[in-house]
Amino acid sequence: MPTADQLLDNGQGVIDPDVFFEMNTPPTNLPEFEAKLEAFVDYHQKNKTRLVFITSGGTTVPLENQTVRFIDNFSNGHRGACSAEYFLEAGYAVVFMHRQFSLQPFHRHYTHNASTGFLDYLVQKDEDTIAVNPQYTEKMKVVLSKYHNATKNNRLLLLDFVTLSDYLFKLKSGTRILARLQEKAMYYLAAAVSDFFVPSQKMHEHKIQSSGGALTLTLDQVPKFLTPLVSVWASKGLIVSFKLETDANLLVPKARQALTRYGHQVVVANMLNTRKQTVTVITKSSQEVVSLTPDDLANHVEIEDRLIPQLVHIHDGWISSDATKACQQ
Ligand code: 9Z3
Repeated sequence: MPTADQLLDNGQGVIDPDVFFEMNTPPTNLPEFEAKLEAFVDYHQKNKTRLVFITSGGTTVPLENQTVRFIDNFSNGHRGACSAEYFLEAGYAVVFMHRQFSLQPFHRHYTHNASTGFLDYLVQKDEDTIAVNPQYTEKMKVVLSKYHNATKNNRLLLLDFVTLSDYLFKLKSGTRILARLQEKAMYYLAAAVSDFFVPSQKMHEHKIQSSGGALTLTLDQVPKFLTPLVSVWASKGLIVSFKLETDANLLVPKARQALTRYGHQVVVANMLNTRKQTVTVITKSSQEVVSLTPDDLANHVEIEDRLIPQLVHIHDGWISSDATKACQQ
């Protein structure tokens, strides 16, 4: 067991990431997760394909070990699922590590839609035949062909998580497996990860009873996982983290603070209410606002259509600067 000193990394009650892994139990399906990812990474390493590891959706924070209740957040995984499609279009192989039942690439066009349910896309032709409603056929053909292209060529690996702890174990394990691709791997950390959690030793085993009266919760701060991710787990890859705020005055300063604190390459800053129209791409030496125009919006252009090519360009530079370094040695 860790000592009391190890538990607190800075006197502010935040535990060290290593301590988190010692004190929490890995998800039971971690070996299966690792086996699938190893095989996918091996395949693409041989084929020299660039790979992006996308995290997507929100993490849950259980309040009981036998979980009845948990804390969740707003994210439905639109950013991650949509980005995966544009990365595939740019020639990447995609590891899509998403919150179970959140939006998925390609499927997202037909699920989670308030006005059109899955069955609304279908018509019954005769007693034995069901077909796609002709009004949707053209668009569906395009999506289906891209989807088949990705799956046929083994370019999309879907992996999931539910809780914060699941996510963190899989993030660590996943980034370490991808590390063998060195600078050819990009880490695109779009998941909305909780900043607070209940450590398993402090958690109720059984359902919290309402007979106990009002419930007061004390949540610990989640350790800063970008520190080991940037310096150890994925040190050669291009790391793109996201910063989400609701107060516009905090957005850029907080994003810059993250870049300085962790020393990685890119922060994509976004506001909760405008995240589908505007993002700011921040690197050590640049800051660029990427926005959709009213015309773009009318034509259903997605912000990821503009964002992903920029990140691919930054990744080009990252790969070639590494090659230059290697030549100079
Ligand atoms: C993001 O900022 C994503 O863009 C969103 C996407 C979660 C806003 P949706 O899934 O939303 O399309 O509904 N992700 C990162 C959020 C986050 O937790 N960032 C941490 C922070 O802001 C840093 S890693 O402190």
